[in-house]
Amino acid sequence: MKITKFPRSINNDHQKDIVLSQADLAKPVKTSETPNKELDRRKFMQTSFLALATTPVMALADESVKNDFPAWSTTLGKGLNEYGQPSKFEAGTKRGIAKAYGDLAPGTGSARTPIEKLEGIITPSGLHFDRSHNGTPEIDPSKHQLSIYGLVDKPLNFSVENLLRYPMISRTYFVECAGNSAANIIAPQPIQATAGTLHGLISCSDWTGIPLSVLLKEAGVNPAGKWIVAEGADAAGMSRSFPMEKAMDNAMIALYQNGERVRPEQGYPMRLLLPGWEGNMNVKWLRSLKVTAGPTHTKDETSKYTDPLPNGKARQFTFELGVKSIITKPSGMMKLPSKGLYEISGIAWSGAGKVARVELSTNGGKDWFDAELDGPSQAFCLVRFRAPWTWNGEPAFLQSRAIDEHGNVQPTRAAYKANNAVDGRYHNNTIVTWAVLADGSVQNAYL
Ligand SMILES: Nc1nc2c(c(=O)[nH]1)N[C@H]1C(S)=C(S)[C@@H](COP(=O)(O)O)O[C@H]1N2
Ligand SMILES: [Mo]
Repeated sequence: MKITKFPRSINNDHQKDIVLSQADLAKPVKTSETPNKELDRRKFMQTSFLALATTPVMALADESVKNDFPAWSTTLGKGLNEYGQPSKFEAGTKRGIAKAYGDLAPGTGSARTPIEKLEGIITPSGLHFDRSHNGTPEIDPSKHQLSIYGLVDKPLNFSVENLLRYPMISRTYFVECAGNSAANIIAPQPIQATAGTLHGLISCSDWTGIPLSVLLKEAGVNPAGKWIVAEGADAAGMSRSFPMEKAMDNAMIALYQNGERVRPEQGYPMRLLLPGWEGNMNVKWLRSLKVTAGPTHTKDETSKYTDPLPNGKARQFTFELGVKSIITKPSGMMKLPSKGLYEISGIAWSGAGKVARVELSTNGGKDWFDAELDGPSQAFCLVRFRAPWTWNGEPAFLQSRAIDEHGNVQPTRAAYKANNAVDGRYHNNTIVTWAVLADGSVQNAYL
């Protein structure tokens, strides 16, 4: 029997002439052990609807479509509003909160991005992860200023109003905390939790602001000025130092996030962005930049974010984040309703520049095949990857492995363990494994 036309609602002309026989659809699927190489993405895009339409979940429309009009189709819609919110039916899409000191310091800790519930590469501003060491200060922009001083010809104070008059640039950059995925390397047994709970200290926004080099040139950096220490206006006085080359290369003072002014949790009225470098260095609520001769060794760059090594020493600075990827769909705590065709999808990024490739394995790293990068790969930005996958109902171990433009390859857990002390936990960019069990449940696994 040939299926030659769609029963309803498909008016994509290009799909009309797809002819798939029932025999095609009933063909034995490849096992999870051997990824289906011939089912390329283009074919997947064309066939998936038909394939899924044969399963009960995607049942075809019946006669009721003609006469069944719910109240929302027959009554006045809601009033206009000044600032839109997501549908109330999406209330479950929210950040997961972990307070480091409970209600003693309710703003200290992290609110993690539910990466498994999001698509594309942009994190909605209200879901950008928030990692704060002393909560979010409520800064009146008319009373805030940014000072540049130290080894400069001319110390400068900028009001927010002044800064808003500068020419700006927009760039899509991720921010990732150096502590992201820490529990997944330190916990002796894999913690069963969602991708967001385990790996949600990663977000990506369209940032608009002023290249830091522009402001530094105005102040006139002395030849002896080789580093800068940035300080936040929060009561944590969060401070980090970074080399002048980074400042002159691509550091940005961000004033806008996804088109609107930077959210309070992200550093309103302005934050420092050091693209690709560990989250902590992207100082929020930025109040001063002091030009210095060398690193300042602030509390935040000595007590944390250093990597203890197997030989008992520690790597002092790991500024650039490693190349990394995570499958978000399917991922931890999800359940595949039946065997059949799925799209594997996830996010990849690199602190060194662009992601060149993402490889996937469905058998725990024995065989690898290329995922498709959806859209252009941009430097210091998330890229979405996708691939079709037919689940045959047997246990599978899903992994993704990103490779960046410089040839850096996302490491295995074993490689991380060999290069770090037993209690090392920062900068964990190791390959994540999701085990799909025979009943369809998806679990966090160590391989
Ligand atoms: N002033 C200030 N800046 C800060 C922090 C802070 O607590 N205070 N947290 C840092 C840490 S640890 C990270 S990972 C990033 C997180 O940025 P986000 O909260 O916008 O995601 O901000 C960094 N900048
Ligand atoms: Mo962080």
